[in-house]
Order: sequence, then structure tokens, then C-alpha cells
Amino acid sequence: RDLESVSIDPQVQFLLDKARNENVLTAFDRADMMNICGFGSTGVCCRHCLEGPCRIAPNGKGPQTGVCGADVHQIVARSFLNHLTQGSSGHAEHGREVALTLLEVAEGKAPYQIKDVDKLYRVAHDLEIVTEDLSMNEVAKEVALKALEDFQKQTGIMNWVKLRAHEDSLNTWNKLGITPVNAHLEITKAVARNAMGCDADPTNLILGGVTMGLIDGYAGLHLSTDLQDILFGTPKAVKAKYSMAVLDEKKINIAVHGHIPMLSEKSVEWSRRLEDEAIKQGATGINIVGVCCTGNELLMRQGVSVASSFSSQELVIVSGVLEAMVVDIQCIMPGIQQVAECYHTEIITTLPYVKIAGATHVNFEPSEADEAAQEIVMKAINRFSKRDPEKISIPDQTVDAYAGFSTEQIVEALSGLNGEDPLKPVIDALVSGKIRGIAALVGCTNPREKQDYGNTVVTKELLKNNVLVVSTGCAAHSLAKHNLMNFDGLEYCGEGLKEVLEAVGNAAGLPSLPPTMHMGSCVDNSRPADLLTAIANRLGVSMNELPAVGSCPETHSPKALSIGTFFIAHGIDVHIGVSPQLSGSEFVTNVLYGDRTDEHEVNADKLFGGKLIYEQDPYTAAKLLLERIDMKRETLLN
Ligand code: BF8
Ligand code: SF4
Repeated sequence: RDLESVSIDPQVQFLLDKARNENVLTAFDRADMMNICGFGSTGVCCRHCLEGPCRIAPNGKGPQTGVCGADVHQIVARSFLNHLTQGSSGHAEHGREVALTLLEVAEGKAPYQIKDVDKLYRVAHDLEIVTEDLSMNEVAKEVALKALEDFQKQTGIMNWVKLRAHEDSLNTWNKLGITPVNAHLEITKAVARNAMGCDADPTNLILGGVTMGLIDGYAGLHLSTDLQDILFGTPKAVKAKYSMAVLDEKKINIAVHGHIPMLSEKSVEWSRRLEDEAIKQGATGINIVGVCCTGNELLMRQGVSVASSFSSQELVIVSGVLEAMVVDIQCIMPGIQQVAECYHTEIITTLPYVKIAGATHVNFEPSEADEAAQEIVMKAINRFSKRDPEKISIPDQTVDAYAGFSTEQIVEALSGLNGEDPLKPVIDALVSGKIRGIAALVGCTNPREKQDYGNTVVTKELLKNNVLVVSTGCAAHSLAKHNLMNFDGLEYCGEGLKEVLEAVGNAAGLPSLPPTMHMGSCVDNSRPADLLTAIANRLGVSMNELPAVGSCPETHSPKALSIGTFFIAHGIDVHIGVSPQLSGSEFVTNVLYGDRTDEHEVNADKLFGGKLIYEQDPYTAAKLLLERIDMKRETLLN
């Protein structure tokens, strides 16, 4: 592909051009070289046992069952469940790591401080912990133990489901028998039922997938966000910078990449403490830049600048000024090591179960966080002298972005208009039509897709039609880089929406709210869910009655599928712009894409009130989302 077909971001084009000139292979070019497998891309290939692998050819040609007798619907449903299990386990591990850290902090064994004491007490109260005679650390310990119960208990339902789920959604899940008991139990069960000789009912397998969506939502997203807010602070509005130009030639540049904020928060702290060491090496200081969701976490809480989303992560190295890329878990391309070997960059892995051959490993444990972070920052400082001046080239021009829109921050901004009933201005705007609906623009960038194109087109189409847009994950990077998180982007908003954004912004002492609101990383998809739950409760309706949608135009990750399933389980429609590899089974696609008017007996829209919309073209996708928003408006308002 030529540079313009790879990304609409000129700085990414610039660095990709540089990589190509230097014969460095990155994901965009590897994507072009890879032939897509026609079987795998429709979900009809099965490798679940050693009788296989088996694959079912389309159009009735060749065998129509695997050796065990599994038909194409069973095989596709199992592939889907596989993806959802993988996605939700990543987020459940994230939640568990944070819960363990909170426990260690509460016991005085890890060097972090509880930053949001109010939230700690609010969560404790909602978990029905009696706090009267307890010290703050004892309360934190009780909260951590309640969180860890969600990985252990054998009966009942997960504490975090009780804590955060809308009652009507929970009733639906209970009736279907899909409410999760604990994350580990459900993940093991999902792996077990998916094996040869177990669950062979496609509908039942898909419902098992919905349980994975709930594990993702509660053991992953909600649990992580709540505990991270307690530990590191609940985000507040903050202004920061985006784009590859946040790299600074005069400073030691360290990219933090991955997902869990324990390491990255400490890296920021130690980069400040070791500033003098950097100066001794001839640099003017240390510049931490964010990549992927760790970038979002640090942006939201520390205002750290963000260099790159997923698909262009290797290009940060190609700038020639990156001393170290420090990674923890998820979305870390193994390819960064090969690229780093062409420059002076050191790749540093930090978790025992995420290593990359050839990279340096510095083990990170919350209890030894200071020692590890200090060692990592010193490694970066020592790399500065190894730069090759011939290979240095950084694009210029950063883009301003406002971020930090936690649900708490949004409610606080709204209370500037109505202190007694902060959600009323939003509800009035929804009723009057100034706001037509609410959309969460989420998910990734994908080296096979034109970077930022789908994310920005869907967003601009929705803004033009007065849809209030919030965003998370790498999709938020796309929006920020293209002026959709600063006031320049207000020109894309319809009149009604603009009026509301300005009114709320003015009450908070700003010219306006930005056109889209950055709510954080992928685990922070709990925040839009919280916002919608609060609006539904305020209106006295179910979540599936709200004119609200999710859209994920450029995803690559199974995590996006499990997050999407979490929203569908609440009856919120979710658009995906990249093939979810299901087209081999009409039965499975009917269950997921079908709607309430279909004759087909069971489908997601009938069970939950929301469905999956697969549409590659972002303009058509926005149209389909608006149609569903209008349908729900009509029922809600009449
Ligand atoms: O959890 S948005 S590419 S970095 S999967 Fe990965 Fe996708 Fe980025 Fe964050 Ni989410
Ligand atoms: Fe083939 Fe069935 Fe084994 Fe899959 S589970 S590989 S379809 S025999």
C-alpha cells in the first residue's frame, strides 16, 4: 500500500516512509505481505483436537462436518467463544493484578499510596463493608479481598456484578442462567466446554460467550477501573499532547507500553527523580511518552503525552530517539524487538509471563516497584549515548487534547448547570433532540486497516448528527490526533450538540467541552457503562431502552469482541468495522446480527435488546447506528 492508504496521520506516513527507506519491516508492510486465509477468516477452521485440523468448505463443497461430526455452526460458534475467552482472560488478569496490588498496599508491602480515599470509602460502602471501626488500610484490605473473592467464590454471583450491574440487565442474565460466579471458574468452564466432545449447541456456546463478556465487564473493566482509581486517583479534566511529535530529541525518551498502570506510574515517578542522571549524560531531561492503553492511563491521571496507538507502535522506535520501550501486558507486537535491533532502543519486558526473545527482562513486582522502575529508567539513561545521529528524524507538530473525563468528572461538570440533579441537563437535551443519542467510540487501530480513517469518519458522522461521543482505547488516540478532542473539532458538531457542549463547558469555566470526551483506556469502558447506567436509573428505564450505541471501527483484538459482548448483554448495539470471522455460519451471524423483527427464533436483539452490527464502510456504519438510535428514541420518548 502507498503511504496514504496505510494511515491518514501524516506523521505515521513520515515514519513509515523512513522505515521503508531504512529497510525496516513494520506491521503495515507485514500486513501487505500476508495472504489472508479464506477458511480462518470465516471461522470454519477447527484445531480443537488431534483428529483434525478440520475445515468446512463453503457452498457445500467437500465434507460438511469435521471428523468428530461437528458442523460449520458448531465450529464457528466455538471459534467465537474462543475469541471471547481470550479477550476476557486478559482483562480478568488485569483486574486480578490490580486487586493483589491493592492488598499489598493495604498491608504495607508495596510502595504506593491510596490516592482517592473518597472512592475507596464509596466502593467499600457499596460492597456493604462495615467501615466504622476500621483504619483506611483495613478498609482497603477488605475491598481487595472482596475483589479477590470474584476469582474464588463457588456459589452466588460476582461481587462486582452486584456492585455495578443495572438491575434489569441482571434479571435478564439470571433468567438465562448466564450470570457469572467467579472469573476463573467461568474462564475454565468456557475452555472446557469448547473442547472436542463437549458443548455442541451453537446457541448455548454463544450464551457461554456472553458470560465471557460479563467476566470481561466486571472482573476486568469495572473491577480494574474502581481499584485503579482508588490507588492512582480518579481522573480529572487534563490537557495533554498527542502525535509522534511528542518525542523530544534533546531528552531521554522512554515509551511505556501495555496496560497495567502499576509499572508506568512508577516509571513516571522515577523519571522525575533521576532527571539529574539524564543531565549528566548530556540530555536536558527525561521524556516519558505513552503507547496504547498505558498511554491512556498516564494521560488520564498524569497528563503524560501520547505517541502512538497500536498499529504504529513500531514507528516510535523508527524515530531514532527512543532510548527504551518498557512493556507489561497485551497488544505488544513481538515485532518491536526486530525493529529495535535496527536502532539503539532497548526493549524491556517486565512480567514473568510476557517475555520477548532478545529483549531485556527486568522483573516487576509491586512490592519491589521502586527498585524495578529505577533500574529501568537507568537503563534508558545509559542508552542515550548509543544514538546514531544519522538515523534521527522526528515529525513536528503536536496536537492538543483534553482528556480525563471520568464519569465523576462529567457529573461534576454537569453539576455546574444543575447542582441538585446533574444528569438533568443531559436528559433534557436527549428529550428535546439537541442530543440525538450517545455513542462510545472504542477499540483499536489495526495494521490491515487505514489507520484512523474508520475511527474518525464514524465519529464525524455521528457528531454531525448531534450524537454525544465518548471514547476510549486506541480509538481515542485516533480522535485526539485529528483534533476531535480539542476545540477546533467543534466545527464537526451539529448545532444542538454544540450548544450543549458549550453550555456545560461554560458552567465549568471553559469555552466548551471538547467535541468528544476521552474516558480512558480499554478497561475504562466501565466508565461509559457507568454513565449509561446512571442515565438509565435516573430515567427509570432499562439500559436497552437508551438511544446509546458502541462503535469499534478498526479493531484487531479479541478483547474488543469481549467488551462488545459485554455491551450487547446490556442491550446496547455495537458496531464492528473489521470482520469478526463468523461469516462461515449463517446460524451464528443470524443470532448476533439479526434483529427483533426477524423470524429467526433466538437472537441477541430479542434476548438482550441490542445486537452486533458488522459493517466495514464507516459512512454506512454511522447510518446504521443512527437508525438504531432513532428506533430506540422513538420507543423511549413515546
Ligand atoms: O486494550 S484499544 S489495540 S491497546 S485492545 Fe490494544 Fe485495542 Fe489499543 Fe488497549 Ni484495547
Ligand atoms: Fe476436527 Fe472435531 Fe477435532 Fe475440530 S474438534 S479438529 S472438527 S475432529
